[in-house]
Amino acid sequence: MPTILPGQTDIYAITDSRLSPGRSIVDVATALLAAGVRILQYREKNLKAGQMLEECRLLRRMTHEADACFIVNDHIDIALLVGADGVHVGQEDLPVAEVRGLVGHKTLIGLSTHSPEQARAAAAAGADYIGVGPIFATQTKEDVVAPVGLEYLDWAAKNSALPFVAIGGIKEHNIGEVTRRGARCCALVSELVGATDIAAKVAGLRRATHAHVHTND
Ligand code: 3NM
Repeated sequence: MPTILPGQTDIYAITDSRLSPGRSIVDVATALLAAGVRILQYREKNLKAGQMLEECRLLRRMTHEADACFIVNDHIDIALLVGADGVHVGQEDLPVAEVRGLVGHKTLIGLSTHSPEQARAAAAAGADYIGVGPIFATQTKEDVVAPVGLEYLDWAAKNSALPFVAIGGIKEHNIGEVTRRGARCCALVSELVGATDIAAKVAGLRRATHAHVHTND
């Protein structure tokens, strides 16, 4: 079972069925995995636990077959029930140390952070990776904090003790700037799951990412 960390792959895809209307979560996940996405996070805010469990069982099977890492947002119980590779929590969820007590050491714990102080605390608490964001303005997260802009990203690229994934408002037109500043992995919701042609979108994102990486080599 792969436990792929953000630094080991370039794109971290996050589901949101509200942003991919008319397509099932299985269709969206199939397209993402076929395009070579290696980390998939299940993040659904308005579904009942029973439906989430059913969908996570399907996605767990699909990510296994694709050799991809499967992470469940917020719902530690569901992550454990389906044998996810990781859980992702926010600043106001259960503390990382308590989550560790529940999931043990074989399951990754990701924590959303919005400042250097939170990044340092995440490392001290034993998180495996952090989210760094929101880099740009985003409509996707309801209770989102104001964008931290590129300043926190610059700090993380130089100082984060943990692997990190940049998140928030990242699109094909600005991902190059994010990777040029040192993010080796970017998480995207609306740009990916809302794309009409997910394969073309992943290819475009990769082109934009690698163009910057190569010119800086
Ligand atoms: N977490 P989009 S921003 C889920 O800053 C999430 O921690 C954030 O969605 C954070 O790619 C965000 O559509 C939403 O902007 C990202």
